[in-house]
Amino acid sequence: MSIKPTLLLTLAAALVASSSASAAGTAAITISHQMRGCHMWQLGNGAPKPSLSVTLKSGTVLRFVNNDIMPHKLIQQAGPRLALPHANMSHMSAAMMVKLAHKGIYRFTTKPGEDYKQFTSMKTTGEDSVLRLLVRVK
Ligand SMILES: [Cu+2]
Repeated sequence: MSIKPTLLLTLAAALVASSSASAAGTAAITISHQMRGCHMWQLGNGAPKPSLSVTLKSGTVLRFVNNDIMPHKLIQQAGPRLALPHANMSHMSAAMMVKLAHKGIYRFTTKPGEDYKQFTSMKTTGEDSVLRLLVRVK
């Protein structure tokens, strides 16, 4: 069986379209609730981790969503200084976005607050994790 040249051209065009779409660059990190350690980072649908390292292209817009049962304030600890409006993600599904325009190594943590009232009966095991995030922007 042979593939028609027109089909190959269509496939090539589709590949170019999808790679330029990813160059536009967005990434999402969720703070998700976990039985062990209470909360972890999750890149996209990736595995939850208390310490996460990611590599992103400069110009990426990084979106944070707090789906934990407590508020988290995002704190930058290292890297080219970022303005972080809405860093205080203080309700379920609170989100913030930051554009990583400059190359470098960024470090973040969060300052958690108290459990939301409706969740105070939820028990977790182990000490609450201290979240650490390292973002390499290339
Ligand atoms: Cu938590």
